Amino acid sequence: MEQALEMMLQEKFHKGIKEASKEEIYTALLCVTKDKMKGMKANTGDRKLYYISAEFLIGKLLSNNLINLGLFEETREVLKKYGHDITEIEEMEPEPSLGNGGLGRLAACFLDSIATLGLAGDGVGLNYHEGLFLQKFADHKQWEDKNPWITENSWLTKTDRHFQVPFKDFTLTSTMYDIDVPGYESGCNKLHLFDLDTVDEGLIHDGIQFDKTDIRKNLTLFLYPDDSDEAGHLLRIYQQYFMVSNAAQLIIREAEERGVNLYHLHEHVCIQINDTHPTMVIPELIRILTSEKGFNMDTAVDVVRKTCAYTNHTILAEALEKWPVAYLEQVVPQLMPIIRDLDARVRRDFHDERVYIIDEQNRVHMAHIDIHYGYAVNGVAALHTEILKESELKPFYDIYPEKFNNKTNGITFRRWLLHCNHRLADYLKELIGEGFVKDASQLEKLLEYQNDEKVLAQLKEIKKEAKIELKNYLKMTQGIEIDENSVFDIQIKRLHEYKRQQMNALYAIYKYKEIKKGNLPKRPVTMIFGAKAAPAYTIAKDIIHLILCLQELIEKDPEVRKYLRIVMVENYNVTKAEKLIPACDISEQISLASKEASGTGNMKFMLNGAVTLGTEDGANVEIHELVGDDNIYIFGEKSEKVIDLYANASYCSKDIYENDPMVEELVDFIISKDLIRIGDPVNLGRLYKEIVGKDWFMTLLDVKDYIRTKEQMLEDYEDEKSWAKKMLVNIAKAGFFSSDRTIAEYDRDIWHLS
Ligand code: RUG
Repeated sequence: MEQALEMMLQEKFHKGIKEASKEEIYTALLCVTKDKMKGMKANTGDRKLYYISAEFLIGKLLSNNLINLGLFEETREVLKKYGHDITEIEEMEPEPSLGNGGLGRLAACFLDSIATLGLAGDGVGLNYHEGLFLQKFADHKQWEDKNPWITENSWLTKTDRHFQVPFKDFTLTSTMYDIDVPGYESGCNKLHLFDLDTVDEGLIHDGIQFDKTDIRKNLTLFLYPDDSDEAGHLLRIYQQYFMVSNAAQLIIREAEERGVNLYHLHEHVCIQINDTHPTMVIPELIRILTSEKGFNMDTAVDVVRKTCAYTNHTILAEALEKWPVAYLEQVVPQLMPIIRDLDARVRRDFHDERVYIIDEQNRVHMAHIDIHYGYAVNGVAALHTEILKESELKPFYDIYPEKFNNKTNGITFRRWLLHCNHRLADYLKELIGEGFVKDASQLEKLLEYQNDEKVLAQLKEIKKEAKIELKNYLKMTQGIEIDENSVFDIQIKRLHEYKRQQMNALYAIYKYKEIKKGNLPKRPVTMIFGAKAAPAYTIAKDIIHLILCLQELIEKDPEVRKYLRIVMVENYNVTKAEKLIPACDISEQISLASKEASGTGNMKFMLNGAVTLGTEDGANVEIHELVGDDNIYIFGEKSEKVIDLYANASYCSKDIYENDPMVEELVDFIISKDLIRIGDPVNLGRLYKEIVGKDWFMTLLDVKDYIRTKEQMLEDYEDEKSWAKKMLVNIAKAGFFSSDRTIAEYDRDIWHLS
């Protein structure tokens, strides 16, 4: 590495390692690493997977790639020798802005594991120039700005693959960019990102506003452009079709290049449809096979059905896409005869309107296409899959029980332990050997040390160091100084009412009031939030406003500030998660039971020795089963009860509010003089009304149990040894959540690549 880096720096900047700037070293390292990846062997196989996803939240790549190439330690040492710190060099890398939340991060973890397991599988998506958006706080509110991340030297490599993508009024020529995905001590795969050469960032004004109708210039500007109007809906359809038409053409081209007889495509190719965004790949493949490859409709449907599999990530109705036929006619009229034909086949075979593709309101249910015309449907955690089978998708499960299966999500330990928590990873290697890096189940060896005081003390020490690092980072980035001796209570995830950041805010109000009354906590608590709200999601933005107002209230109150702090991290992203997760004591996983399909933050936190405070939802259920009652704090109503409440429409937040003085007091504080003085009465008033009058995600149902459980947790934290043991058990039991295990299951049950 030393020689390669030295040569690259000389070639690019005429400088040696010692005198080069951090930025120059980063650029040179990027080029050296790219060169090394070029020399890697590609994962190959007779069958190839294409994982199509609207999002790939890959995070910064330098350290991860170096780890997977086995070059990280050496590089760190070389840099150290010349007086550079690798973590400072990492800071130079802009984080690719290609994802939003768990769905996108999962896709990134999967790519890492697919490559690591030596499977031939590429990702396919779009190359968003400005990504999601950059979150800024001003006036205690979220503001959105563009988030350019593509620089002259980046991990993207422009290829000479181009496809023609036909829309109603014009045809666009795509360009394919590739990012190498090296496996850990394994071969390499690719992430293919499609783009248009005509996209123009100059279109953007006033934050993230742009002309939504100028498709040639705006198509790949943003991930999830605002779809609160018709132009926004149409733009999303343009994006989705652009993604899948390119994917379909690439898949067919590569199959032909491999000499595959397209009538046997399903024997050599499998396509994973990640959520409904890539669903149009099904009619698009059928269109290409019938119009260009001589297939009749029956055969095309048969081959495509045997090629595609679908992952469901949510039961939230608003996330299950339904496109009006009229919109599809405007953008991709060539697909409509095929979609109508697919619907007619369903109507012929099943006399149940709940499973039709086109409904009475003339909307196309994308998930229905996936389920009828794919060969596998999976949920992402055991509970979620059960809910799909028993209620959300029951009519489909009754028809196709054999298609349904569960694949509990996972996370790559390369990023979420080896990279983000070097100290813990090194200590684990010292204690139980390096085997866990390739075989995560070996983490269980740690259980032998659960009563070893020296080990427990060392785990606490490692946590403390991570807390100090986070403290320094927050000081540097947001000018906020927190106390490493306080309990770090962290909720970081997309902002959504079902995730119930508002319930956590009500806890903050409770604690504030207690401190004011003189009920002082034994140890200060630092409540940390990180979340972006979709730009058009009004209530989510109101919740951010409430949290920022509470942060300000407490900062300005010296009496309370000694015991309670709130920090809302600005522009929460993968890079920030990597700093927050190792430092966490209490992992907040407090969604309304049944609503969080899985969650993956919960897994990252436990792997890094945090203890979960959670509902019986998503993968929390499996965490609970693995660590046992003593090592997790569970509260709130269970999913059966919640599903019942919805079914009978029998939840009424107003009843709880009016009949419980404690709840009333907490909710009233949202519109108290204290907060209105700081914040905006419109936002706070609207949120107050929403919670009292609707509370669709049942905050008030669980808030008291939540407060009680969190208080218990804070008390238990004081028993240092027993808390450290909980940390140890959580780390030891995290092996199940390695995405290597998840991918091995996808391969065994769905893909059959190996
Ligand atoms: O909300 C879910 C998470 O529970 C899950 O862990 C993650 C990965 O499976 O996907 C998230 N998700 C769901 N992101 N977008 C959606 C809806 O389309």
